[in-house]
Amino acid sequence: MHPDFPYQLYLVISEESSVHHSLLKVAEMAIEGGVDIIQLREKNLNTSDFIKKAEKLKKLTDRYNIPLIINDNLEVANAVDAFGIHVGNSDTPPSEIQQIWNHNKAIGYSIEYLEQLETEQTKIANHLGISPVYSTSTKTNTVTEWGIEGIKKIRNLTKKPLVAIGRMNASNAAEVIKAGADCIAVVSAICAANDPKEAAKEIKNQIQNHQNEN
Ligand code: TZP
Ligand code: MG
Repeated sequence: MHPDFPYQLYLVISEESSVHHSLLKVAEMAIEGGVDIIQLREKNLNTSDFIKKAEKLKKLTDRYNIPLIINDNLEVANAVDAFGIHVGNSDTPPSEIQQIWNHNKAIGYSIEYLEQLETEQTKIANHLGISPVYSTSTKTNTVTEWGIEGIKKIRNLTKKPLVAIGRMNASNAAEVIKAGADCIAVVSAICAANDPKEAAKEIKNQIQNHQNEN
């Protein structure tokens, strides 16, 4: 676990990805299974509907004392007083967010190619996404499939908290943690599971059993 980002299992959720239960039910079951941070990532909602959804989720995450991150929409993040925001390389850059948002807020930034690590944006970000570790049908407009070697490369170049995302599940969580990731972010393996609680528990166990092997 990274001291600056004390979370191991990160759920990235949307209405669309919540297959067998409502978004709120998936989130609650996942928290009960061990998810310790949640991102709301809604790509097809207008800001007003995004805020309404975020408000409902924030009530739940507050009840469990779980930080809520909003994907790429500062207005929504502000409206619900989110813990942080997550942006990719083609979104509002961290430098811009930092100028207009409370400095105590977390800024997550996706690393899509190696050269980004030398940029001001990466310096400003609090934690970095390794995006994607493995290509995934959940997000198809990606640049680099990092794989295990990519995680090791990034780990050697930065001390920032690293969040691995992209086809993460209970079968590959251990190798990703051993390669140097601090946290694992998951969409489908939890949101599309019949039992999101059990799914989260299995991944969390893998992380905890291997976190000292990196
Ligand atoms: N960013 C990089 S991969 C990804 C995001 C949001 C989607 C990961 O989804 P899944 O279903 O866990 O592979
Ligand atoms: Mg984005």
